[in-house]
Amino acid sequence: MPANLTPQYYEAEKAYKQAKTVEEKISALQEMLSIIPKHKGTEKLQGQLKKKLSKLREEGEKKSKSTSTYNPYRIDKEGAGQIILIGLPNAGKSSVLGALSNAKVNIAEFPFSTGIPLAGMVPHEDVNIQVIDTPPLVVEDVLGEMVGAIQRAEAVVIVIDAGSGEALDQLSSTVDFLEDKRLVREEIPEGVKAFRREDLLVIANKIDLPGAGENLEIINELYPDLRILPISVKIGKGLEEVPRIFFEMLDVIRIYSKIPGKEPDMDAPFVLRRGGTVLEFAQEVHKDLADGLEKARIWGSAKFDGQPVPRDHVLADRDIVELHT
Ligand SMILES: Nc1nc2c(ncn2[C@@H]2O[C@H](COP(=O)(O)OP(=O)(O)OP(=O)(O)O)[C@@H](O)[C@H]2O)c(=O)[nH]1
Ligand SMILES: [Mg+2]
Repeated sequence: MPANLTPQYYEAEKAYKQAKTVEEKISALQEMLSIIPKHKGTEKLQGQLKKKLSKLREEGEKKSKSTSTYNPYRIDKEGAGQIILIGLPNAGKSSVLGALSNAKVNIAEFPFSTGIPLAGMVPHEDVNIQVIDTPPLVVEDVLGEMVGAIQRAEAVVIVIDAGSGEALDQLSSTVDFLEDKRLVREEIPEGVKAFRREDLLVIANKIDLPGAGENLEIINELYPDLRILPISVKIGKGLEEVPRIFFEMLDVIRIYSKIPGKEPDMDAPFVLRRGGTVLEFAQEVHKDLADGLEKARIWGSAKFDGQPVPRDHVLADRDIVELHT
């Protein structure tokens, strides 16, 4: 029986063959499995892929347990979500993180001043967003670890130097790199972690420099589907909007817990993906609570304060939830 594999499958297979790290291989294999046509003719192939995948997962686990393979690109997530700043040398990535957080970034007039990724916490209202500054991209030779770091992040921000004669090149080569590595694509099969162009943010830094306005006009015209935010770290322009935009990119909601008979805890919200339910909230708070959950009462998005809602009720940003077991 013919396998009738699709062009998308062959694309994923190509990505698998080109993958350098275990992580990249796992991700490509997962994709092959998710898009392979499911019928008798591909059963054997599916079995082979699954075997390969479980072997790679074992290998990956062994690796992550041994300390000798410390990977500075693997930064534990903290706060409301993780955003990664990427871009060509000297664009101002470290300056952006330095202006938004207390991170001790390395800023210099010369390129390649950042050697390894560094995370900082950017405050937005009552949450902190983890933002990672990365070493500059050399698009024809990007480390597999860097690809992995981009894939793990919840959102990707491209930083360009809008004042440079190469501003457009900086953007197009970064977008091309993301698309080449299939980190950005038009359609994302289920179970595959990737971004769409609309999910990206381009920070066009250094708009204080002459020529930046003209460069931006060209960029906006050539990339109508990208969200471009003009800023200048140097003169502090446009920066105040950035934390809110980062928060929106994370696509999360904040939920405050309330114990029956007490005032809600408004200091430290729980963070859930947008679309999260009462049950998912309970799981975040404590597994036991989720197991015994019967119903909840909510304040905020409900029709009236303290409205009883079922376990599968979808919550909204800033809801206060009282769980009843
Ligand atoms: N004129 C101007 N210069 C800026 C601005 N932001 C950053 N710079 C300067 O640009 C240079 C590079 O800044 P960095 O933040 O180190 O750039 P980077 O992208 O982290 O550089 P690499 O780590 O080498 O990739 C420094 O001299 C900064 O002072 C800005 O808004 N306007
Ligand atoms: Mg830097």
